[in-house]
Amino acid sequence: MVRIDWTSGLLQPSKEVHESVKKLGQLEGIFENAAALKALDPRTAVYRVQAWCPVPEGTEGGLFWGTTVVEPGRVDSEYFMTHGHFHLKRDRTECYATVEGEGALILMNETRTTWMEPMSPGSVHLVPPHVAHRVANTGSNALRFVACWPSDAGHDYESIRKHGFGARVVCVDGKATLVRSAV
Ligand code: M6P
Ligand code: ZN
Repeated sequence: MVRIDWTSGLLQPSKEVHESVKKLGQLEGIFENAAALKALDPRTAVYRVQAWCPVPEGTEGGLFWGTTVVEPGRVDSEYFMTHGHFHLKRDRTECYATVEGEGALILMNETRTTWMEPMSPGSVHLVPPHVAHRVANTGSNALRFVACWPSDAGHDYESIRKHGFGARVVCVDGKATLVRSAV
């Protein structure tokens, strides 16, 4: 058993809870404007993930639970966001629920059609099968959300690193806007 603090979404540390931090320096090639990224401190934390993995990764029939905190910020006009992934087992789904902050869940199917769902406290989202997903913080405070996914889903980062998403969420006149990526 683990415990969650619902006000922050944070899990109480335990040996089953894995914690990781993603910094700007590790997100090269993810944001569109490479020069703008280079001008920022690579040690800047973009998001932190806590993952409760009560069964070994790859176990069929199990679930993982995670909390992600995405910091506010931008690289040029593009909001701070998670790396994003397809599941290695493409038909595996996932649920997200927003605890605090404002954001966008960016979804892309295998034909690269990309859309977004606004995230705000209390919003619950389903990532359908065969759909890549990433989250951008479109607000000015931390964005906190919880997630639940099958323990045999796996993460395929490679295809996102290579091809990205079909669209990006950028700030246009102060508003989060989905803009189709240059091909
Ligand atoms: C959510 C879940 C995790 C994921 C994390 C960060 O908590 O979807 O599986 O690891 O977000 O996203 P990414 O793996 O794309 O960096
Ligand atoms: Zn996932």
